[in-house]
Amino acid sequence: MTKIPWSRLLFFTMLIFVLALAACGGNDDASNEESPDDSGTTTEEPADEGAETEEPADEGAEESAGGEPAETGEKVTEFEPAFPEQTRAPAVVTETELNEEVIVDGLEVSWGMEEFEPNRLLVTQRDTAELLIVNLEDYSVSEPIEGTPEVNSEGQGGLFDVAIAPDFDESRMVFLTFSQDVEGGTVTALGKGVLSEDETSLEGFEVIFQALPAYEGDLHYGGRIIFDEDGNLFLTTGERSDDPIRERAQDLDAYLGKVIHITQDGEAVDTNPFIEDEEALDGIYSYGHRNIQGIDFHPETGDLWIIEFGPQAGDELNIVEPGNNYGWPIVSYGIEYSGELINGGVSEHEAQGFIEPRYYWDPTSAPSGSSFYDNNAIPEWENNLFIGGLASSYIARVVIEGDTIVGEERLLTDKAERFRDILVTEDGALIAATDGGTIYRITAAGE
Ligand SMILES: [Ca+2]
Repeated sequence: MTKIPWSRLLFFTMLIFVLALAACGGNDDASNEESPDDSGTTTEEPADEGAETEEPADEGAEESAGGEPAETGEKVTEFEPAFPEQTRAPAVVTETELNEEVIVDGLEVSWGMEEFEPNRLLVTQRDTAELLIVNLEDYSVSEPIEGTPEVNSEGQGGLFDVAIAPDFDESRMVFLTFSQDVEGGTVTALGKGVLSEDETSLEGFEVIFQALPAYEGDLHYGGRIIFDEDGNLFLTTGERSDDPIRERAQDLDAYLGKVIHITQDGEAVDTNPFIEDEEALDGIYSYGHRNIQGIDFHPETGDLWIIEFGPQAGDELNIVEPGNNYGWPIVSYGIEYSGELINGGVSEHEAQGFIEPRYYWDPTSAPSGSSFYDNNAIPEWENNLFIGGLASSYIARVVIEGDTIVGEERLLTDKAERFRDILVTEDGALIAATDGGTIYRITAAGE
């Protein structure tokens, strides 16, 4: 065996450490113009950084109710959960035999989806701002629908989410979110237009809401929308990422880092929590959020669950209630991409007067669009939450009891895809759209 001098060993160890640090620095979600929220390696690399001093990866598992967690990577922070079920839920495994199928590929970053007729989807293309119709039965893709808005597609900007009005069958009204150029920078905007009978154009598209103030930046737009049972809209925003603009997530006179509740004309819903507060914006429903990338109602409890893309680790699942403050950027279970602590490193939310996330990830899951499985085609999935993962390259299946996460599974881990949005069709297929422009369909085998 060749003898290697200690000094040389030490040198190479140091070299590897420095290289690892350099690689981590490159993952800063605010410095990478290409896809800053989620550059490819954030899940793995930061774990190397302080490995010697950090908690063993399985520490959280011992406190969990069940067995080994789905998360096997090392923690990147030293934070402990506020309650045992708040992170690293026990791994669960789908027993139903599944069939995975590619419906289409070769599209661009496919950010949002809506099933507007059985097995026919409206699909947004973030960067080209195109709205397409994808047919799940004959695998066809339409020409781009005309009349979509002009977007600012720099950085994380572009055409985001799509939703149809509850009375779409009569009104044919389609709602879109996007990043819009305005005086002073860009905003997250929401608009609507009527889908023509021949499905080739959106007619009379108009902007009904802008999440002011504008900011000269191209990160953290949020942009998910969902209708409530009264026909009003919830719109999510981001806090625009940079320090100090991100601090406006805490301000009630800014629509950054908020859940917003508005009518189909963009007016504040009159039951909103800050209507009586002269200083606050009337459309605000909840605040203290970072960059909300997923939103859906629990099919059974009716709770409104959101996914917040965290900094390095600290991605959160929250139940949104009116008037609540979710703590960003005062508290977080994550750290800066640089490795620095955020605000001195306070993780506990409740102790500081904020709402604890129901669940968080460490290391990051880089979460994006999400959907509850509100169907019984795959009975064991009923009421589970499915979340697309970007840099993590998996779809997370989260099992919820009441307001507690009791299990987690990772699906399609072999695809090396960045899963951008999830949709459950009327007939119970799970549809996943990716940044690589592929649309997958997952069903029970034999159907
Ligand atoms: Ca939080």
